[in-house]
Amino acid sequence: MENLESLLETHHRDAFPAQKLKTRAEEFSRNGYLKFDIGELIPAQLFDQVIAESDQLLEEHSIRRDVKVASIGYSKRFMSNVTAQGIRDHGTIINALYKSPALRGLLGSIAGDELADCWEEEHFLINKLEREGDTHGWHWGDYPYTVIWILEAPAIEHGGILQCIPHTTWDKQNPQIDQYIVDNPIRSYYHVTGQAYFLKSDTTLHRVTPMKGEVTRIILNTCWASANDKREQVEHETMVAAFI
Ligand SMILES: O=C(O)CCC(=O)C(=O)O
Ligand SMILES: [Fe+2]
Repeated sequence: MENLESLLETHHRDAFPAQKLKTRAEEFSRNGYLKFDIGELIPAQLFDQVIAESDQLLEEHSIRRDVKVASIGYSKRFMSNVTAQGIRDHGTIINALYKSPALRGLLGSIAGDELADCWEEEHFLINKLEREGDTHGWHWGDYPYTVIWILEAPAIEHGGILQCIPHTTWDKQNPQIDQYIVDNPIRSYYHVTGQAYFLKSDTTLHRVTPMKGEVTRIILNTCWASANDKREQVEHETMVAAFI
């Protein structure tokens, strides 16, 4: 997708001048979170294509989940989703964005790191919260870099709010989530359709608050490893328990 590359390179040059990039990098490092406004991370038209592709994938390939993940304090995963395999086999634009050197380059400048492919089952995932009480409970990611693309968001009073505790670590034998919640301030972020956010997902404890009412919230999760991660093996049991 040569077109996509030149489109994104030009877009990023205009949308992220050097001084802004520096400020945003500091913000990301401070909060473990950075919000991109509509049309900022990628052109709005391209975002619309991601929404259209995801809607189609959800219609044809989604699976309902209602699980509690024991290894992470029985944190809930109540939602429908399309797996990485489903997206890889039946999508185009999402695959191209995931692989885009321009997008990785921009995120890398914000993170002060080099982004690389993660385990293929975690490249991307579409999640749809669609029922009263649906939620993505407290967790950390297996990998450091996640972009969440907000494909459809309900009004703020319907829940689906992101909550974060940055600069925390996931001890898989003893996650102590409630202790972290009690000991730390929790930052809450609301997003509208078309926004996206960049999360330092391995060291930011986060969740999505339960949905209130019969409303829908859809996101695309794209996830990258660090090219500087020298671990030979990364454990994926939460992902496997919830989504595969
Ligand atoms: O829906 C969100 O905003 C966050 C989703 C999330 O944490 C994840 O997919 O790992
Ligand atoms: Fe997450």
